[in-house]
Amino acid sequence: MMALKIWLDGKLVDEADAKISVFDHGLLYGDGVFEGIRFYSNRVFRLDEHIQRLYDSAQAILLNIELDEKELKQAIFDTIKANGLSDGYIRLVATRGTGDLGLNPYLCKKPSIFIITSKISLYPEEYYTKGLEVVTCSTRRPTPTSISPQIKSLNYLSNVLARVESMQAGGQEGLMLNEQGYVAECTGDNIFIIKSGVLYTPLISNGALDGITRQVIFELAADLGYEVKEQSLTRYDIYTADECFLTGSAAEVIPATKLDQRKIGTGEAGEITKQLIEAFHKLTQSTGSPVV
Ligand code: PXG
Repeated sequence: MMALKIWLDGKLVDEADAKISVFDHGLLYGDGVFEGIRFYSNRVFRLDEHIQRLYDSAQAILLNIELDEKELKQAIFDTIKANGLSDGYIRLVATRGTGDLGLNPYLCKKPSIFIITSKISLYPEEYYTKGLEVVTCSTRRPTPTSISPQIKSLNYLSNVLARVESMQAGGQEGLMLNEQGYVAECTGDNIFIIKSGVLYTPLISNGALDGITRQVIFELAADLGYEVKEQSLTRYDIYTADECFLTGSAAEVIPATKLDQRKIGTGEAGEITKQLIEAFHKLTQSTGSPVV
């Protein structure tokens, strides 16, 4: 791929020059927040929601993003245009900035913001039709008494280690439970099951990220006439579901056809899942903030 142009603290720079200090607390402590966003046919999907979640994450960790919403959006559009892409993925990151070797964030001079726009394909195309194999991980979602699972922070070590576990066990995604043993979500995606025509997904209070694609599914399911219930789920509920799928900005909507070697339903992508995938694609192709 051609070298990318990266937006870094107000400037578009070559990929090779897009550098962050080794004293940045984003690197030293995972002290920062981020968003992963997609754009389709020159329109950024659910941009307002992603920007709002970034500000909310930043607010929760006392990080002041110095750009306002309008400036942030323009920076994203400028980065997309500089890279000549019509479809792709945006990684928007705000770090605490350069400080000293102590934890004290008040010594960090200024947050750094950077934006990467690139192509992404998380899973080979075949998995969107045949479905993913999911494995339950022993690594739990952090409890809200340590870090709120709603903060999309740069602390993704538990997710990374859970993903390692799932791959070592021969799966493509890892199911993460909360401290109580209830299903929270997967390592980078929310989870839904379908039983007798009703959709179920864990509550945010079960340790799920308030996923933007998850919200989109609520809307699409309502449009298609399906009920969605947010409730505590156990692995048993997934083992015995008719259908299961995962949602995320990167993964989009993808069937999950096995959990811990149990076939879910027929073991193939379910009919309602396929309807939702189609409706999702239509929506991504027909809505979004135009890149200007
Ligand atoms: N849960 C977690 C923990 C996430 O990080 C989602 C759910 C889905 O949320 P959205 O708003 O995107 O529908 C995410 C976000 C990756 C990757 O490379 C995925 C995410 C974040 C960072 C990297 O798979 N998904």
